[in-house]
Amino acid sequence: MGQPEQEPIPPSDPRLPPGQRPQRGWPALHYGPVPRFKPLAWDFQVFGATASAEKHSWDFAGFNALPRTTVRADLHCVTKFSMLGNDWTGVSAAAVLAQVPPAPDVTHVMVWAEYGYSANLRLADFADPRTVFATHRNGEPLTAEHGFPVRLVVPQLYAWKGPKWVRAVEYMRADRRGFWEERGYHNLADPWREQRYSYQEEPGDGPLR
Ligand SMILES: Nc1nc2c(c(=O)[nH]1)N[C@H]1C(S)=C(S)[C@@H](COP(=O)(O)O)O[C@H]1N2
Ligand SMILES: [Mo]
Repeated sequence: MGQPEQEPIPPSDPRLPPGQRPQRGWPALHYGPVPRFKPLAWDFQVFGATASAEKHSWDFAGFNALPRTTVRADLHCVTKFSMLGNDWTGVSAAAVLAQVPPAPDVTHVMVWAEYGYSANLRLADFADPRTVFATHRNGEPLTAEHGFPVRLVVPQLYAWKGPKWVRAVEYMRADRRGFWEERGYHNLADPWREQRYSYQEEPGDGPLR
């Protein structure tokens, strides 16, 4: 269940990208079931083209011991609702990149979640200081349906680019489509440009389908 908004948000709020409307409360939206968190089996892996060529992994305690940050950001679902002004607390993607440097020729990452959900990102979007692996929203731990123990938030892109229940990051030397990007959604997903569907892609926006 979401908390009610403090004040109604007018449809003219400048934080709303074109075609989006403000959402009351916090709906949960995802494909497939909500995974059960198994603390002993849980890990967070970084694999693929790391600088060391080695895979890195944190257990739950190790991940939670990484430096933490809070980012105030909006969440824009491609189905046209936006949740404005969330405080997301967790580990910045930049901190993950600092802990496990990518090889110099890495251009993209794939973020992997439970049950094989994935989202591809340009390295620049992933490295953005506002991109955060969130464990909390507005000071409260995430609930299971919202991605406990950790979800990615990429404020400048549509929310499908932020997997809930994240388990791994893959460093890539070429772009590859993630779960929704393979199923008709735009490879880049900038809400300010309304990059919703793959038929809107221009040459160079993504790998061939
Ligand atoms: N693992 C996983 N993460 C996901 C999804 C999903 O289906 N599976 N859906 C995405 C979409 S489309 C949206 S809008 C947001 C919704 O986040 P919420 O349920 O916390 O509102 O989660 C994103 N992350
Ligand atoms: Mo969404």
